[in-house]
Amino acid sequence: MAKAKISLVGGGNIGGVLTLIAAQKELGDLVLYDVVEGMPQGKALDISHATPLVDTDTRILGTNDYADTADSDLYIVTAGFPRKPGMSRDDLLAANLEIIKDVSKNIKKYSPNSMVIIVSNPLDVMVWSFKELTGFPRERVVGMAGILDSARFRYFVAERLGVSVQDVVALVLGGHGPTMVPLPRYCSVSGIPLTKLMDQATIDAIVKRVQEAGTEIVGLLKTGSAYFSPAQAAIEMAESIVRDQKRVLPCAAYLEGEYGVSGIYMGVPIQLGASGMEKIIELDLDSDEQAALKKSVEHVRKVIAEVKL
Ligand code: TXD
Repeated sequence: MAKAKISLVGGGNIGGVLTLIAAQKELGDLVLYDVVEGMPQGKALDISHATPLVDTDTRILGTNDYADTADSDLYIVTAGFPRKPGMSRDDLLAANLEIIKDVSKNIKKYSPNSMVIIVSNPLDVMVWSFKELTGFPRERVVGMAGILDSARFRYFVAERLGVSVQDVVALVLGGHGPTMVPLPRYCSVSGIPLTKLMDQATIDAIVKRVQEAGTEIVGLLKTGSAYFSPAQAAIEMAESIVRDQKRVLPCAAYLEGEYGVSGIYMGVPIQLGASGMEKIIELDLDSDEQAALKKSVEHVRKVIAEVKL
């Protein structure tokens, strides 16, 4: 089976960690692209020097030339400015929209049949813009956010209960921002409903911390946003695609009537395999959950309305 060609567009904080993990997991031949002269080449070489220490024979090319990404099977796009303290993800819209226009043009030119995972913020609008600009089918364009937000939910529950993160399952739907919708009713510890293990006040506090987790890290780092956990989350999606694992994962997907929503991207459970977004899974939501999701949809639509492609 031919090795996948995976191109990482954006070699910054997330892009560098992505490349390291993808190399360690031998997901495919890697191309790391960035506009900064020499930086992707330096990071690619540095990570290549580590491969003998983890016994992997991954080929990693760092480049400032998009042509080197030609005929990629998969792109992971982290090109874009991160937040600084006091900024919302939506504050990044104007600057990152210009970057995603450049990225869309080049990916369509060099790999028109590729699968694309968008990571850049504001996530739901960046992935929507990429799909609109390239005309790629919704199956081949997905956004990474829900896996990260759900992992944060899982971590906070495990930490509070003193249990292994391995046994905590959690789901977060909706937009990647303050209106995201963590679902305590769909959270369990080895199948035991969270509501049996934790009082409502504690659950509510964890939900709030999940919604603000990204901002908490931006406030601590002061120079940018989270990058280890976003990279790890994007790898989970990349692996499910290149190894056709058919994982069921919360990802930003383009809705065409699912959840009663059409024409936007937002976080929903999807089946992710070799042909990308293979299925959108619709959950039964109670009235509070539906109201929260509606608020999230309205927010995503409001930001999309500001976009001039
Ligand atoms: O859950 C999520 N989806 C979010 C995503 C989680 C955390 C961070 N999120 C967003 O990812 C963040 O708000 C940013 O918009 C992106 C990338 O974050 P990162 O921390 O990696 O930012 P860096 O370190 O600034 O890296 C961005 C790189 C940088 O090296 C630039 O030179 C490069 O993007 N860049 C470009 N690469 C390719 N093509 C173009 N046009 C370009 N412009 C800048």
